Amino acid sequence: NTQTLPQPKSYGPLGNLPLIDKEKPIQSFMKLARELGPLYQFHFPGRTSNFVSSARFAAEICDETRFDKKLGPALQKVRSFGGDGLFTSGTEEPNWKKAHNILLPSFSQQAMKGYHDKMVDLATQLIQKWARLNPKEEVDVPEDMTRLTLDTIGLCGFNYRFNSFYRETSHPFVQKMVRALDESMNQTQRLGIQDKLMVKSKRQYKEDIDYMFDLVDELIKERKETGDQGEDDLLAHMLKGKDPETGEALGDENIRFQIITFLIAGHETTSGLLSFALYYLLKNPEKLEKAYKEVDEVLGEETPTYKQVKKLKYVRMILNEALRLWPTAPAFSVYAKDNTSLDGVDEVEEGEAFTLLIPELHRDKSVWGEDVETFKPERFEDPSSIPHHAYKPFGNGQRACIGQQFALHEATLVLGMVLQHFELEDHSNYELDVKETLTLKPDGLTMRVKSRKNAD
Ligand code: MNH
Repeated sequence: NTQTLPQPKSYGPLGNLPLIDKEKPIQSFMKLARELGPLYQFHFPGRTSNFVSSARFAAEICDETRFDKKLGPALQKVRSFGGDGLFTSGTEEPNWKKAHNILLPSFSQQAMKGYHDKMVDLATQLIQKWARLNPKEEVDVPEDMTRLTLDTIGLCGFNYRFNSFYRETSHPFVQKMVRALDESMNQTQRLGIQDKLMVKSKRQYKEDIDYMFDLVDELIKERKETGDQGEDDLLAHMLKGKDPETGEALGDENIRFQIITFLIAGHETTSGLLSFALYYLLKNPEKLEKAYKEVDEVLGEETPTYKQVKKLKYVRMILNEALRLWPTAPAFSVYAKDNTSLDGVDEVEEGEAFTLLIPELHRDKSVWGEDVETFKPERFEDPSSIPHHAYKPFGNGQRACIGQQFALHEATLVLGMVLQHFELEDHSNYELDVKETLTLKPDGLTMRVKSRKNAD
């Protein structure tokens, strides 16, 4: 059974927890996977999970007939403000399937045509900001990418402009959301008694959540009062949409949770992806040249159309490869629906939890080859060559990311436009430092940009 799996050193009632760097838990679990192998057991105080990091075991726990999404402690906490929204609801909760059915068409490839012009609006704000920098001024990459992706989901989601490019610091909503997410993560790492003593943090937590609820509830109320003005955004789809299975619509409270969910799920992940992609281009001049060539051929000097974005194949491959090395949502968990077994593990008990460590899965040499650490977008040239169950940046099955097309369309457009306009300079010889929140990002990545038009 799973108790016979490799386990790290134990520290009495704390279990294996002292081995984890609180600032970098995922990177700690990755290190343990290299020491202990592709399936190991880890004891937190009061609970146990099994960490998976090979394609062989990923294939098993991605079998939806035997395993289903588990809301681990982190997601349980995020539920304080994500409620029974898509990301933080159990598959068995009625609102999961209902919202899934109602929202799927809003995230289809077809639907991206409707968001394209709004995405171009925000991408243009980014390009114009960078074009106006003085030669020695540097770009804070993750910060500007977060401005961009937050504003994009705000505009496409509910026709709200955060106007992040017109602010020195982030919008109050973001400050509160980030602080609430941070507190959620911290709460999961505190022991019971420690947590009870954090009175001030808890009061702040409640204030932050109330602020988010108020802002979003106000948006819903306003939209209902002004009525349908022909908006074609997620909010309009949620207010109008009916579940084809039951004919029911979403309730107001659930719509609030979905909006907060899209803001959380939809902006940090995509901004991290764009930041890692730029990091890898700064460090791989040959790949950068290849990308320039494609962008010049496909886009020329025009503002990209929907169709042109679809033609940016190499840019898309760069994003896929960035997501292989640093999948910005780095883990997800499942539980066994019944007693079952795995290849090499005879007994798995009903309810047992497994966490897929996606960055390690993406470094499984038996499927990706020996050069797993090399940034090589060409791996994604032929999609059918991608090994089955070895690439999971957007999760699995029916609980996979609903925003995948949205994120990839936005990121391809933005990276395409950045390459269309700028030469990139790694002026500080940046050394990668991966920062962990709920998501991953290259901490402190800066670069200089120079207009390509002035270059010739
Ligand atoms: Mn997203 C679920 C990764 C962008 C909305 N997302 C997931 C999961 C992963 C993921 C992994 C599965 C989590 C789990 O099993 O517990 N998501 C990403 C990445 C990006 C991303 C790497 C960008 C890059 N996600 C987006 C965007 C949106 C979004 C953009 C919305 C606009 N994601 C979701 C929602 C879910 C989800 C909603 C939950 C879907 C469900 O369970 O029905």
